[in-house]
Amino acid sequence: DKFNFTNYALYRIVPKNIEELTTLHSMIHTNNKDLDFFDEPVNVDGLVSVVTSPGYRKTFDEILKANEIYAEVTIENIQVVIDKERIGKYAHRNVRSMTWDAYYTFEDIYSWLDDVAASNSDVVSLIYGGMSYEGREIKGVKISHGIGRRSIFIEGGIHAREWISYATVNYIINELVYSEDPETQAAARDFDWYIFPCTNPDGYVWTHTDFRLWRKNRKPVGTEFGIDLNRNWNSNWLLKSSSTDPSSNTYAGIGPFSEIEARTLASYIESVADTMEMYLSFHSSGQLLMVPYGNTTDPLDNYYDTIKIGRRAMGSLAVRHGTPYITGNIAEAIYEATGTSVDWVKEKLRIPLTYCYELRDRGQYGHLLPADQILPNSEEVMDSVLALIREGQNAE
Ligand code: VAL
Repeated sequence: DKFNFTNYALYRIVPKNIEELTTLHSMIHTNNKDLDFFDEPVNVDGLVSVVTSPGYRKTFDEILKANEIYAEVTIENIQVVIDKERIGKYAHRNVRSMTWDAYYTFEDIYSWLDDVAASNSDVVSLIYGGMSYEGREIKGVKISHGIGRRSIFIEGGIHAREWISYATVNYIINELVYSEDPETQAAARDFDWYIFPCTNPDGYVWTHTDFRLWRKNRKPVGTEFGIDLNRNWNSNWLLKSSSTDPSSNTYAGIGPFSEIEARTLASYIESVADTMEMYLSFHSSGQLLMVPYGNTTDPLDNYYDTIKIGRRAMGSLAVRHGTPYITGNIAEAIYEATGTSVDWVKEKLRIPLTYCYELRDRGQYGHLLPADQILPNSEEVMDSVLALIREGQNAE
């Protein structure tokens, strides 16, 4: 049965000082069924989105009041927003029935990938990046117009509830295959593209069938479920913003690559890493473009180059709809976090242009971004991906 979020409220808080931050942070593991932080509150002036249960709301309000923490309730009853979420219905063998004003289920996304590959078999092939705990494939597409090309890798949907990630990555596939824009066509032709919209299949299915705000995979751990697949990679594993508590949203697992999704995907990425020039990972939310690393704010590797390229690309992103994005490394832009896919890709595979997006918005809806924002969000992101390619080449 689907979990009902009636009278669960979404709060938007920007902690003004260390005391406020500490208060919020101390609540993160106390009762995560009643208080679901969309992201860990670890930065003064950083955005904190948190969902409270109806039963806990009064207590939460009292704690905020006692500590003089200003909070804005952006959604009084998130079930109302969830009920309005548009879920499209994909009509098999009609690739045009996937539209950009609705979210799609796991089954529909995979059918669409099948059909895009089948109807463009000269350039699009299905690829398998690994397996999930419940036995689903991590399916994607390779777009290639010939041999000898450098490549770009795109990973979407590693966090199940971040639905805009899946939709954005599908949009990028669609543009690369069907766009008539010359620059998009050139990007499609000039690179081999490895694209996986759904790298956490079990979690994504669960968000549709049972619990809309599920983040992790679905492996049982004692009486709890799920490992955070973006804390499970073998790069500074368990060092920062990672939990050893299986009930936590950032539970990192019993060891690096304990999870089949992260482990199989990593070996697939490694197998195609030779030609790889750029790696993009898509999350929500917060409107950020991040580069590795998450364990330190030190400007490591080609930090200055990637930040410059990234800032210019975010300039291009803002042209279309005026959406502001902030660029920085993970630790400075959002918070210290380790065991993430992008840190592993950068540290172990040395992919020069490795970026992680936090897509729209800035706390209004968070992971419940309404479907009418899929298109503008995806358009501006596509603009920025082309700009990353352009600026990356200029920098060489
Ligand atoms: N928000 C993402 C995460 O928590 C970042 C840190 C990559 O995994």
